Amino acid sequence: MGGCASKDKAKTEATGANGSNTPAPATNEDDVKSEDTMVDQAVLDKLEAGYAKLAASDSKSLLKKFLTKEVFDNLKTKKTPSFGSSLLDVIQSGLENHDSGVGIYAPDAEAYSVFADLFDPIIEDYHGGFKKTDKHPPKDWGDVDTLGNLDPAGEYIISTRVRCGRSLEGYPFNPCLTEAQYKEMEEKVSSTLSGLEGELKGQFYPLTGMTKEVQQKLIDDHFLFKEGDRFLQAANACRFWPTGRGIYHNDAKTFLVWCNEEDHLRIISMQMGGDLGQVYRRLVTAVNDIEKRIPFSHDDRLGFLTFCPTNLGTTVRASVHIKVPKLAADRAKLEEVAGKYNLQVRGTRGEHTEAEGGVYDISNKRRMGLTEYEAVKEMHDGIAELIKLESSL
Ligand code: ADP
Ligand code: DAR
Repeated sequence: MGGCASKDKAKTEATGANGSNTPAPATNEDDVKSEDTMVDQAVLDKLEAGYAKLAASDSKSLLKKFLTKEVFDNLKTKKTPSFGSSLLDVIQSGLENHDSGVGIYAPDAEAYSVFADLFDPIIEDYHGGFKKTDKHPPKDWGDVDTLGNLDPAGEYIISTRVRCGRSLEGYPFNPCLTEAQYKEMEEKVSSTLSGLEGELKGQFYPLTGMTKEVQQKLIDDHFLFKEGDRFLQAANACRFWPTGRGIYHNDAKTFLVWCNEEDHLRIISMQMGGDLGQVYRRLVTAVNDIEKRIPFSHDDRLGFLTFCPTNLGTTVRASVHIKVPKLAADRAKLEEVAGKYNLQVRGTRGEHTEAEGGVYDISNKRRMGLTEYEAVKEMHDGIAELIKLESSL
């Protein structure tokens, strides 16, 4: 159920969020395709049942908040033109997981415009006011030499990480990828990254064939993505696993690239300690180098396109693993204080996890409506305030 109805015969051209794909030549396929624009009854039945359950639940998700009956009725019969993604493909994760924070994903780029009545208010709420009439600013990494070490004495910050996401032009998102596309993308990514030099030089390790021990060690050391995220599974984002999935990293594991976890690429710089400047400079160098080799999907209004709307725009998440025992004596209080600085609190193993040994992952929440530099600066300034507060208690 769900999934991209027409993925087998659809163009593999990912389209801009405004559905700007080149119209298919007039063939009898158009007749077939015109039938495909109808959402089948089984999908409608599943949508109605899921919507009723969500409406009756105590879910706090943004999906529940913004999927009003009017929006639901307006969107339930729509499908994206190129891949036939339905409203069910967009919201099934949030229908199955009422504890979602957000609850929706874009199966393909056109979903952001076809289902804009649902995506736009959720984007505005999550990114602190990015309205449907707003336009994300052009990429701007700023002056990379203006960020320093957030904790030179090493009293609070254990490690620092800055990541961004990128989608390869010409491919839809996870739920619409074919097994052949996963394999093609993995080959394209590993061969492109093999050209990196200097500090970025490393090796690609496919998940296929990786021993469970090696995989678990990389996950436990915070280098590799977790497996079996129920939110991604419910979004139909884990098909053909582990085909097409893998990780590239340099020897020091300070530069890493994830292939086909949630997004096509996650480009990551990280190291022990609080030297945000060094981590940021490494990421900027790497992204600029990779962007010369692979074209990425970018939308005029939404910025860099990603599977989840929380990652659109800059796609940047800058985080510290930090111990602030006085502030964190009460997690709700910590989240309230962090929220004042537009910061998000996650557990030690990332989102949807708890803190272990008092170690929290705290990062910028906003990724749209500001530049890459401003997003990282927002984290920098917020963390500096939290440390000031902690040391004053
Ligand atoms: P993202 O979406 O940014 O990849 P996740 O919440 O899924 O974030 O976390 C991915 C992994 O990155 C997890 O293992 C998490 O512990 C790790 N991580 C995040 N921030 C840091 C950090 N500052 N230092 C070390 N590991 C980190
Ligand atoms: N599980 C989803 C994810 C929200 C944002 N995190 C991402 N995209 N990894 C939720 O709605 O909670």
